[in-house]
Amino acid sequence: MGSGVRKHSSSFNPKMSLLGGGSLLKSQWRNLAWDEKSRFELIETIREYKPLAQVGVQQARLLLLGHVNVGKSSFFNTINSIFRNHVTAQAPVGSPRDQRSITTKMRAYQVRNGREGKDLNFKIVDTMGIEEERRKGFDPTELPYLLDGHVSDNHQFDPSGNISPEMPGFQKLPKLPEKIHCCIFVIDATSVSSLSDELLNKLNDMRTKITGRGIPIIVLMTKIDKACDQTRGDVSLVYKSATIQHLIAQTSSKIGVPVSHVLPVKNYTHEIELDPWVDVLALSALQQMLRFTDNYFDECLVTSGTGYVPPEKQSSDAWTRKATLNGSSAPAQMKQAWSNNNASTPTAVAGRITGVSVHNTPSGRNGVMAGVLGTPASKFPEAEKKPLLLEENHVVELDEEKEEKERIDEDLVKKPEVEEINQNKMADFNENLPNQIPQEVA
Ligand SMILES: Nc1nc2c(ncn2[C@@H]2O[C@H](COP(=O)(O)OP(=O)(O)OP(=O)(O)O)[C@@H](O)[C@H]2O)c(=O)[nH]1
Ligand SMILES: [Mg+2]
Repeated sequence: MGSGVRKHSSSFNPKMSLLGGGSLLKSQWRNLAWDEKSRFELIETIREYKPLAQVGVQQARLLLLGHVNVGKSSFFNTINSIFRNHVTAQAPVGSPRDQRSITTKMRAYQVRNGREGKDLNFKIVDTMGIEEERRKGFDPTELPYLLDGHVSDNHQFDPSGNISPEMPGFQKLPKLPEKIHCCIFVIDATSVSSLSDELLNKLNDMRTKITGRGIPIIVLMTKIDKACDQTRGDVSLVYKSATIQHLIAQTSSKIGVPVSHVLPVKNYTHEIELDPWVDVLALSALQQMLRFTDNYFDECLVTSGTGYVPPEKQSSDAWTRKATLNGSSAPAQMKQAWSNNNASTPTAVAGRITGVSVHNTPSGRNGVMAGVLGTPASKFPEAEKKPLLLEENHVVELDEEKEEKERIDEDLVKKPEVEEINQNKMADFNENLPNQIPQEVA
């Protein structure tokens, strides 16, 4: 262990449970090994982490979201400290008197393996804190821009909302590497029981936007040392503390995620030396985030189907001509993007046409769309006006006859959500495709 790490004379000491009062369970309810070996293995696993090669993403992007002052920036500092092997404070943190967010810019922080070591294959993206009041703190309505990778590093947040496609640095056609691959809701353990309805509503709205894109959510419960005397004395008691167990259950039900998605941590705050048990807890949370991220990447590969196209070929003309319309159901993320028909981008890996969906457009008309994954719905504003066949870089309007042929069943018309048309309709539609879209991948 490096010089900056405080030594613990042994692994977990059961006698500790008799000290300090409070209620301690007989055994841990989550399995976590509190020893040097465990710390070392976690560091090694995270050091070696790499997204699956087929996904075409070099670095996972983990987005920190949450109320003001909950410890978002401190979590990055904690992880950074562990890999620097001494306590660092790269991200500005603090508790301002006016309770306004210290962080006002979006920062995609890089963690390196030591001061001059290689970049690890993930970035921790820090954001401004959310506030209950409207037009204060991070504006959750801007979240889709962040999720979909439109916003560049160092973006200055504006509580009244300032992100638009006209803004300098706006990424018009972000691909999977620039998007967010896992979201972390950061919650302060000491305020779980007093979370306001306004804040919960904002978190709930954000959750819908995140899960609609298939992006996983983890809840990071910080400040466990302030919420439980036992844990303050010894972080390794976290999964024996009845108080923390209760707070995790409460967080899970308030935020609406499974208990297994709620991970407690204690960030570095006043310390000048690393503590191995603080490290073990933070590293195990980070490991879980990277596992969830991998699940998301797996899902991207599944939804892109067998026609996976390596990133260097994505959106190239040659590749577009090889697109296949295979009638499989459109991925959920694509449906979501279409159903919103907003500026969001379908979250998918490849640019393959994967399906045809019946879509109830915002203008109330039904459209039949062939979607090219990776192409933002915002590129096709005409989609609001009439049924369209979408191709990668241009729009082919269906003529009246075809439009009639593709008329949707009444009951589908009435449903607000996206519905797939059945295989027969699919076959009809295939027959009427313009010649420039081949039926098979060459
Ligand atoms: N005791 C304790 N204090 C913490 C912990 N995490 C963060 N803090 C303290 O909480 C305060 C806020 O931390 P930040 O990391 O700045 O919180 P933030 O969520 O980034 O806040 P904004 O950027 O202002 O929205 C600081 O004083 C930290 O030292 C923790 O786990 N335990
Ligand atoms: Mg901050």
